[in-house]
Amino acid sequence: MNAPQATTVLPHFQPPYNWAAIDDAMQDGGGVILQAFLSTAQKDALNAQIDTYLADGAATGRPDSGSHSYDRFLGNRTIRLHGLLAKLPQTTDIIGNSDLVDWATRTMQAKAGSVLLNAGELIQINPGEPAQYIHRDSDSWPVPLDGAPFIVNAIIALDDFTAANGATHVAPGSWRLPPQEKPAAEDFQQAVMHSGDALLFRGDLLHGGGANNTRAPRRALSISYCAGWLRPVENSFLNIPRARAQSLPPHVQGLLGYAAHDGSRWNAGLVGLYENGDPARYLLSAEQT
Ligand SMILES: O=C(O)CCC(=O)C(=O)O
Repeated sequence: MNAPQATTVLPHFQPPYNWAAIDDAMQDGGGVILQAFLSTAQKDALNAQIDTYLADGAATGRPDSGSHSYDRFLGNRTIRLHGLLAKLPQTTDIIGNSDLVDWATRTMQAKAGSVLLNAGELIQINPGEPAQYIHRDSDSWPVPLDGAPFIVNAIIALDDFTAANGATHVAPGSWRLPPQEKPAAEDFQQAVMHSGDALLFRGDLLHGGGANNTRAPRRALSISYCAGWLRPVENSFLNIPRARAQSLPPHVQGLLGYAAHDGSRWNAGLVGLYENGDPARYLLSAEQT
């Protein structure tokens, strides 16, 4: 890997997005901000659906990993929801957004022929939450880094992200650093965004949720995609009931794992098979097997 580069400001893009320039930025700093990724109507409708869902239970989405330190990482004052396609149907168009999926596929093309949803997560950092520790999303797996990402993430702001309410800290260029090296504090910047904007970054970029020192929550969706042969953090087979999976568009079903990964380009095999064949057939069959 190359030597780390001096900090650059995260590039901002306005619609219509210049995806070639965004791809270049992924190979440079490793993160970008897409302004107005969601329309006001999309964002308002989604926030209303989330409000309704969360109104049902105060304990909903609290960390429950069984590990004190992992719960601290998840945030004891942070609400996290998985299984969004079942809980919040309006996320379907976002998780399956072809621009996002194509970006993920291109960014990981050196490693994978297709991608999976790694996790679709609501992250609502509530007041008083301290800053999350700095990490790489790729830390979830014991896979050495070699400069070609196998996971990417899109953090979509559903509230304005400010320095005070927990805007994500990112260190542009840090994907080049060897695992044991950490950037200096001044190499980090916060992804200050308007609600509806999205922070896109490669999963080997160092980042972390900020502290929420305000009196209001900071809400976001984190939609991460991983190489199609990797075991995702979120178990979508368990989180999305079969009937709901059957109702989804085929390309979203594929993101959940109802598609095989063909590794022949890397002299590898097919993985994710159902009865030695295409896993999409499982959803087509009428009976639960
Ligand atoms: O919510 C954020 O700003 C970042 C969260 C994050 O990086 C994580 O939970 O892994």
